[in-house]
Amino acid sequence: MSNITLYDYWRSSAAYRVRIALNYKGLAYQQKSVHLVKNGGEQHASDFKLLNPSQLVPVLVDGDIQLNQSLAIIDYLDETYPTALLTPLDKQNRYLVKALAQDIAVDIHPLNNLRVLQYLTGELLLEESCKSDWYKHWILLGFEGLEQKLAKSRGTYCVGNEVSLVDICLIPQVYNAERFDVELTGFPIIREVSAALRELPAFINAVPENQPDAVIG
Ligand SMILES: N[C@@H](CCC(=O)N[C@@H](CS)C(=O)NCC(=O)O)C(=O)O
Repeated sequence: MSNITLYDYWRSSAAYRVRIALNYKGLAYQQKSVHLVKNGGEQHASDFKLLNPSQLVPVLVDGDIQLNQSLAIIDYLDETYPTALLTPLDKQNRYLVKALAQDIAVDIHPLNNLRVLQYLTGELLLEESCKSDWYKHWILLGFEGLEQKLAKSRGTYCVGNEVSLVDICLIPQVYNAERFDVELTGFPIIREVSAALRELPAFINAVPENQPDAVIG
């Protein structure tokens, strides 16, 4: 039995990763929405800063455990709830999975985080079109390397035929790319693997538009 609360936001890709992991493991959880834009961003409110002084979602609470950082959270879930492991046990694939996941979560995602985009158009006074160019640039550059690596590692999913942490990082990043109209035709493997993953209930149920705090239209 778990008693898990996820501090979440429907459009947060880091929280989206954790939602997929929880769903994939069949763990029930309660969602508490932290609206990243309303009222200047609830991540900056004093009650949330007590949970994560870095002012970023997600945060997961499970009994006495309170954690931020999606990759650390997923590691914790894998160790604590080892059904449907997301990092393979064999050494070679284990570290391949970690490296590919970090290619996305560490090298691509942070460059396009909300606070970075807000800094570009706020403090640096860049036009919206520059922001969009920035966004596309870092995704395209990251996906070029990733596509070549996946050519060697892929099966049905990013690494062989088992869902792993890489898939969990890939889908939210592809969602972001599509949201910002990044052209993905040059990445056939990323598109094929994403199509396969998007058939799985754990991924469908984690889609931003399927969350209770989603604002559609
Ligand atoms: N490395 C962190 C990234 C967390 C993060 O960047 N969260 C974003 C949403 S995806 C956020 O809370 N942004 C709020 C802001 O930029 O003010 C993780 O993987 O959990």
